[in-house]
Order: sequence, then structure tokens, then C-alpha cells
Amino acid sequence: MEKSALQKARAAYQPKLPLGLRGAVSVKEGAPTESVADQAEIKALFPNTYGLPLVEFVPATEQREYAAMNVGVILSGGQAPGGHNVICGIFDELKRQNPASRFYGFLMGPGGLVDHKYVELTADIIDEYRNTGGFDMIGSGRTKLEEPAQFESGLEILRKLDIKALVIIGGDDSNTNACVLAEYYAAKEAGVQVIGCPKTIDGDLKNDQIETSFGFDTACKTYAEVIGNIQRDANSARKYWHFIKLMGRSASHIALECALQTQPNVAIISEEVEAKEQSLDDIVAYIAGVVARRAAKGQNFGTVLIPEGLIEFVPAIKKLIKELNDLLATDEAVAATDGKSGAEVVEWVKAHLQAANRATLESLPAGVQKQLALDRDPHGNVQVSLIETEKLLSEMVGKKLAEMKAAGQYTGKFAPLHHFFGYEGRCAAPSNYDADYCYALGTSAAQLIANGKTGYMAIVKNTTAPAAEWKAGGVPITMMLNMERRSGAMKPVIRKALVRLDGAPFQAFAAQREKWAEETCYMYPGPIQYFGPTEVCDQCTATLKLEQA
Ligand code: FBP
Repeated sequence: MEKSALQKARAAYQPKLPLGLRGAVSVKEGAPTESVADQAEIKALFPNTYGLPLVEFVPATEQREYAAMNVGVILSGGQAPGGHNVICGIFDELKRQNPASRFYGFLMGPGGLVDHKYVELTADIIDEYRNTGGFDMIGSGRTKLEEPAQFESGLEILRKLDIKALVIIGGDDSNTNACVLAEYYAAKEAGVQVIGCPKTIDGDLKNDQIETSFGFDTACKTYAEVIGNIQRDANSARKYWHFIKLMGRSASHIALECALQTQPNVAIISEEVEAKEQSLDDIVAYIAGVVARRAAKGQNFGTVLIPEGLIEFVPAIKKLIKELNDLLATDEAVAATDGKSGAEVVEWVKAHLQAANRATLESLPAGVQKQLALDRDPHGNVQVSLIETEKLLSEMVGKKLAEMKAAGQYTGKFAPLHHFFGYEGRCAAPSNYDADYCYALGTSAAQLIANGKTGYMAIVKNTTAPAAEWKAGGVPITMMLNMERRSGAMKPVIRKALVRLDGAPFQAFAAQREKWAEETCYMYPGPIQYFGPTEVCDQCTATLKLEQA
């Protein structure tokens, strides 16, 4: 396959490793751990993997001998830049420990383990993917590993390939499932270790032990570059308002980070909307107010950042979606709406909703009413991510401004344009931060395996410092679990990290947003730089800097 000049140069990049992972490595173990909450329940559910110590890798004076060992790897969920480097890190460390060890990739996500679809990862395959974005080396998928039948089917192929350890690279749910799998194999003394690795561009898998999930850095930098370009265009043409929706299924970390990097006129943060119990009209009134204030200064242009998950955080819409999910799952609904036109289904739905939810539905533009009533996922749930929130908001803002104009409160021009940035960033070539971080995570995972650990997640801390000073190790996944209601039952899960309104990143944004709204304070981060001075090439996100400051 033909390669671009950057692809070739990037393939030769040698990721930086923390001192603790270079050369001979020894293990420093901490005291036994407890889960973050619900200790008794979690301990009872995970008798074999509960209470394990935190682990840190530190330089050793002598090289030790490592037995040959076969290892498998799975990529789970949405793509995130750096996944290939995790795999490269595992491969290099595994082969360094013992060249006779073999490494297998299960294809297209956890389903590959269950269905016995795999490939042996050899040096020629690995070398093709060093420092590249995407998950195309082995593919990814969203099959959930939850059922004992799946664990047993997986065990068959693991035994056949003599695989003694499995690395699952995924988000909060996939790592929760990795923990359940580790416990299951430990309980039946299957002789298979399970190690997790924190991935997601959404940035919502983080806590006291995990500084950030990989991919967040590169994805945000990619979006921030394009937002900056749009802002430059907006400031040049001075005639458009750009409504920009940003990926992030539920948490608003991406929108917040992009706001900190680009200083837009408006950035909506879903967690604040929920905390302040704002309605869609409140959000619209706020944006229209900013548009009007800028128009009064002759500035009929601007940028609005909108997190993908916003409408599920608007309390009234959250209630409406809940009732819609319950209502449309009934046999009565299926029978009554079968073969009906879109408009007829919407009318049927309206007639069967509670009055408050009907009023909420009717307050939305007709197109969105249809999307809510008609677009269902295979489980019958509303496909919230398909709703074009950027268009919904700009349409409502346009209406509000027309009312304000009629009342003599606004005299400007409002021409909105729409964008959705998500897939543009999920497979970007990893920044130096993500390339280094992921390679260190993979190396840590291989060390956890070599040290007999199971039910751990590979971690790397202190990543705002130069890479040599990063601290690599492992955290028992049970330490991050708490009990939450999922699909009607209490389950052990890793707590999803939403934007904290008392956290330093949100506070930094909130302190400046009024200025950014009225004045034009745009920042232009430009494209990710892979080569050059360290202050442009090796910086982490503003979120991480503020959180770790
Ligand atoms: P993960 O949580 O699995 O990492 O996925 C994140 C994400 O990119 C979200 O931001 C987005 O809402 C979702 O995946 C889209 O996934 P898909 O392309 O499978 O619909």
C-alpha cells in the first residue's frame, strides 16, 4: 500500500517510555484496596479479585527471566487514537521478555473471542500500524461480554491457542466486563488472566487512578483545530453563526476541552444544564441573548459548541425519552403504529403520552418530533445521537430572535451554519501524547501479565510531566466499582466520570465565558504537530493540566 510522507516519518517514531518501564523492571505493591463504594456487595461478587493492591513498575537492577507465554488482545467499542500503539506496546514487551511468546488479536471486538475469529499478530503486521490511528489492525465491535456462555466459548479458543492472558482495550463498560471475566476465570481456576486498558475519546473513564482515557487528547486536538479554522473564517466573513456539535455520547468533556482550546462565543455543558434544571428554552434564550449582544456591537457572527449528549441532560426531555422508550416498546404500540405513516405515528404517540411529556414533544420542531417517535435502535430505544441538536438549537434560536426583533430587542442578522465533528477525530494519527501514553499502557499491560496479575487495568500517571517521569502500573478494577441500577437491576459498574462543575476545567471555562461571549477572543490551536519543539508537540490537554495543577 502506498504511504504518505507523514505516514512514513511517523512509522519511525519511537514512543517515549517512563523510566520505570525501560529495561529491567520490578514491581512495587501497595496496601490492599477497597472499592470506591458498596464495599460489601462488591467484595461478595468478586471474592477472587477484590482487595488486590495497587501496583507500580520501577527500575530494577537485574534483568529477570520470563517464561514464554501466549497473549490475546481485543479492541472494544468506539475507535480512539492510540489503540494500535497499545497493541504495539504489548507486542514489543512480550517479545522482549521472551521471543517465543505468541500474540493473537481477536477480530472485530469481543465478538471475535466468542466466535473464535482471530489472527496471530506478527512483527510484519505490527510494524504496519505503529503510531497510526484507527483500530483497523484487528477491528473493533460493541458485543458485550456479559454471559457465562460467552465466557465459556472464549475459554475454548483461549485453551486451543494456549493463551494465558487476555487484554481488553475499552471504555467503562468493557472494563467492567473485563473485571467480571477475570473473576469468572479466576473462580474456575481457568489459568487465564484478564487485563483492561482505559480507552475512549469521550474522556469519561477517569478517576483517582486513571488520569485520562486514551484518544481524548488526539480527538480534542483534531476538533479544536477545525473549530479554530471555522472561527478564523467566521471572523473573516463576519456573517455566519456556526453551530458545532461535538461527539461525546453522554459526558461533555470533549466540548469543554475544545472550548478551553478555542475560546468560542458559547459552549453548552450538559452537566450544567442538568444541575441547573434548564429547559431547552433556557438554553435557546441564553444563546439568543449572546447573539443579540454581539449584534448590538455589529458582530453578526460567532461559534456555539454543543455536546452530542445534550438533550438527554435536559430534565424535561429526559422524562419524555424515558416515557417514549417505555411506550414504544409495548406490543400495543407496535401493533398500533405498524404500517402507519410518520405523521400518523407521531399523532398516535402524542395521544398516548402524559400531558407534560406531550407538551415537551409539541414544543420541539416537527422534524425532531418525528425523529423521537420513529428512529429506534434494535432495543427499541430512541436514537438520541441521531438527533441533529445543532439544527434544533439554531432553528429555535432563529425563532426566538424573530420574536425579539418584533419586540424591538434585536436588530441584527442571523445566518446559521451547522457542523458535527466526531468521526473526523476518532481515528486521527495519535498525538505524541497519545502515542507515548498508549505505548506505555501496552507495556504496562504486558508487565502486569508477566507478574501474574488478573482483574487489573493498566495505568500510567503523572502524565503532565515529561514522559520519563510518568508512573506506570496497574489498578485492581474492583477498586473502581460501585453498584448502579442498569436495565432495572443493581449491577457492579465503573462509575462514569461526568464533567464536575466544581472541577478546575469547568471553573476555568465559567470564569471566562462571559468575556468570550461578547468579545471575539478566539484561539487557533492549529493542526497536531508531531515533530518540532516540545511546547508544540508534547502538550497534554488543558483539562488534564488544570485537573493535575
Ligand atoms: P466509546 O465510548 O465506545 O469509546 O465510543 C465513543 C463514541 O465515539 C461516542 O463519542 C459516540 O457517541 C459513539 O462512540 C458513536 O459510536 P458508533 O459510531 O458506534 O455509533
